Amino acid sequence: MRIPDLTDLTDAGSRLFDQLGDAAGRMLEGEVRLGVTGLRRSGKTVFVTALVDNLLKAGRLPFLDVTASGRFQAARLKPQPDADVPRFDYETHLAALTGAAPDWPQPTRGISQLRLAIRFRPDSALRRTVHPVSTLNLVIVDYPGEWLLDLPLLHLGFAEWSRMTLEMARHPPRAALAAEWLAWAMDVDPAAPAEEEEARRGAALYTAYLHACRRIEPGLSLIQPGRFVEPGDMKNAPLLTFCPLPGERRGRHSLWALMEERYDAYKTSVVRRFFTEHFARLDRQVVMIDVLGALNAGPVGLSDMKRALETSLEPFRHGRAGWFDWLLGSKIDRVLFCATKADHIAASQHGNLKALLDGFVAEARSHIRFEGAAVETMAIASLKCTDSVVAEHDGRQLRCVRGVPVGRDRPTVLFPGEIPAGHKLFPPGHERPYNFLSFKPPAGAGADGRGLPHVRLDQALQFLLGDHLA
Ligand SMILES: Nc1nc2c(ncn2[C@@H]2O[C@H](COP(=O)(O)OP(=O)(O)O)[C@@H](O)[C@H]2O)c(=O)[nH]1
Ligand SMILES: [Mg+2]
Repeated sequence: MRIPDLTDLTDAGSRLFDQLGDAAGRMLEGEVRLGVTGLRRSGKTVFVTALVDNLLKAGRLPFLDVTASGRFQAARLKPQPDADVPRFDYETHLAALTGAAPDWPQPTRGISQLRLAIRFRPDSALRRTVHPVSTLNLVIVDYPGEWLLDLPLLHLGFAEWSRMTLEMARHPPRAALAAEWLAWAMDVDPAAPAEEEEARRGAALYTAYLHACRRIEPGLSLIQPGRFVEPGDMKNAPLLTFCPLPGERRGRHSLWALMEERYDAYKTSVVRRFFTEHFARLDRQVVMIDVLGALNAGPVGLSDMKRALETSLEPFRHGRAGWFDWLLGSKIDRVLFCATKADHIAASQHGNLKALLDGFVAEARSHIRFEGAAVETMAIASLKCTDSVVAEHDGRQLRCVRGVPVGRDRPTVLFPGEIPAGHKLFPPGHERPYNFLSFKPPAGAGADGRGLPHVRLDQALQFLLGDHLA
């Protein structure tokens, strides 16, 4: 969505920026499209806002080589690359985080984009003699992780997808949420002549089940098809009126045939379109994961998150063996998985948080053959809301965090708990041992003009863009 006056300013700024660059007449332009994804509330909006803010201000980026080595010249917002994709509303999100009463940005849905030009001096003396100044055009694409989870559907037929989905729905905690839809599915005759009414009823029950999966505490991660809960611009579209059915393929004009037809149409018009228009054009991808939130959710929530992670890794298979490559061609060569909101725990725990995420990714990776894509993991906080402090309790030194928890007004020192180094995350008899609290954005964040404070955002940037800024 465009804010006319701000955009005008931005445009004027970029024109000047371009003119200066062109005047030098020695510009070398490159473009990188960075995908930012993650499930709802995983931290995408805050990540993009903090990243852009720190780049525009050449701020707190000691571990980004181009700024650390003094080669960075300037970054500017540029007009949108694609006219039909909404603009990432950087200004509004930043204003929320840095206002008089700092607050988290409003939740966002669907896809959005922002383009930034970064001017810098190349690293190598040889390249500098040819191009004293280079420009990297960075296109950031923020899209729901729920849509990424849809990509593996491209190689699943309706029967197979139905089987998997029904199987999953029969186990707790899903079984209770799926009860009404399951009852419908067991009762309906897939061979009966297709009735629109019946199809709509099945789809409505199935959609209600998916919404319930997200609503419950602990929330579940693996939800397909993604547009049933994150429809983007497809709200109420007839394309979304299908659901899995038990059994095998049935004859023409049966309910089964109708559902299969719609499932296939969904794959073609929604999933494949998203793949070709957006995913296949990405060069780099960062996936945000609220690992601490999943730990709060207990063993069931955590294993559901692991499964979703595994599913979301599939599209990153590369090289000749990867069916995605063969099918449509994705060119992502670096994937970063971030455990977000690391400021909820003491800095001494960040190593264990990263190790935990490493474990999940390694497990998932062993099922998937990666070729060509470099994969990295990090524990980050896009906006650092706490400080790590040591407090004494009953003669014991506890590593705590100090910040303003949501729902309170004053800074509080809290012992958030620890993440065990091994894999004994849930000792028997302790189903929900974790309770990592949420914090308010800190007052006066970035008021010094140096960009929002963060944890390892610069290291994330170095991995994602460092080679393009060399
Ligand atoms: N403490 C802390 N909380 C965060 C951070 N990033 C996100 N959050 C919390 O997570 C919520 C969701 O973040 P958001 O970026 O809107 O998620 P999105 O739905 O993936 O775009 C925010 O409202 C904050 O409560 C962070 O770096 N530190
Ligand atoms: Mg968002």
